[in-house]
Amino acid sequence: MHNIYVTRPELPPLEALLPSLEEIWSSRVLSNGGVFHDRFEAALTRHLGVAHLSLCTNATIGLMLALRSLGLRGEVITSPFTFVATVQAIEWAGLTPVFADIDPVTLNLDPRAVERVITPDTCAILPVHCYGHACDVDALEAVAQAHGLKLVYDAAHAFGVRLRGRALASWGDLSVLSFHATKVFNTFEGGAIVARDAPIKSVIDRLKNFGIVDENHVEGVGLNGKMNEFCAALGLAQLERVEAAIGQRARIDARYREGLDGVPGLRLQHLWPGEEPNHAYFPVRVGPDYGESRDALQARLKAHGIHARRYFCPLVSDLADFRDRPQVAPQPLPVAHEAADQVLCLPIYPDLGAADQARIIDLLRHGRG
Ligand code: T4K
Repeated sequence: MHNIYVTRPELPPLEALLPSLEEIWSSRVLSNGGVFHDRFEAALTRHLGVAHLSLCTNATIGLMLALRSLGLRGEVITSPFTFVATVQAIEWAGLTPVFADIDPVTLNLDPRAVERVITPDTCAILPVHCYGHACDVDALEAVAQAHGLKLVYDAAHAFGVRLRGRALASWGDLSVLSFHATKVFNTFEGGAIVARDAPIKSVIDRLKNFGIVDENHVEGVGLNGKMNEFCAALGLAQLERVEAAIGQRARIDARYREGLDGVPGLRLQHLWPGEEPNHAYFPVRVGPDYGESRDALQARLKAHGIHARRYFCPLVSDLADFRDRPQVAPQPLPVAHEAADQVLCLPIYPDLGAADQARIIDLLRHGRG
């Protein structure tokens, strides 16, 4: 029995990277905005079709930089149904997270729930495009505008997703992408902040280099958020492959949909109208009529070497650092709790073999109860 994990990083052949590594070795420029950083930043901006983009170390640092660059103070409304980094970034930026409930279909922040938790201290909304599927961007934009709030998207899962022909990452004041090993597009570790306006990009570029203006001046409390030359060189090689990789993911997604169609108690996520998805994750909802709990199903799959994951359980709002703070969760979060109890993310990655996938489907269709 071999193990099948929820994901497996896509990599170019090692030989494809060697000329870039030789260039780095001979120049000895390893970091601080070298040629690969600048080439990759320009190529990625073009590839995604966005106005401005700054590479960074990872999406957690990217979110911290994004929030800091806007000079925010006070409360930031976000989703509890996310990876803990979303909320940790809010805290590291010196802001207070406030959770609002999610929509039962999209599993993304519900704009009406957001409105209910706005206070005079609210300064921003930080929605998450969970599993790479678009939030209700129009309604969130309307809420942000009506209340004078900044809108920063956690687009960690949403590399390459397009909505109505436009990069999903171009919505909001800022959007943050992750290039972690487990993502659709990886640079080992990495990320990018997409900005609407050039002046904000220059603030981010300064802050990600400690706030350094020149040898004598430092402006703002920056940090080290730079992408190094190795990651940028890898990013350039990965860009050439990512469309094909998303195509392979689409085929795996389609096979799951066909294979799991009509299984009682299993609900699959809808595909959004107008969205060109990246198939980053394949979440299924294990309902009460499945005949086996979500956790029992996860354990049964694991006994067969299949490591499906409970993204995102427990809810961030239930973690020790957040659960006893009434300001952080002013309203009950029933929809998010139900999702955290039911969702299981199945393995999906470009080279998931057809026989392995058939085995996963078979285990989900049979053997329950
Ligand atoms: N916002 C959201 C909504 C996020 O989901 C994330 C990260 C962030 C922000 C922050 O982004 P970064 O700062 O990371 O750029 C993983 C990732 O570590 C994390 O990046 C990701 N979200 C989260 C959803 O998942 P784990 O705990 O699942 O990682 P791990 O190590 O268990 O990996 C899962 C499986 O992937 C492994 O069983 C095997 C495979 N794998 C993993 C790694 C790291 C490999 O085959 N190779 C590898 O190098 O957190």
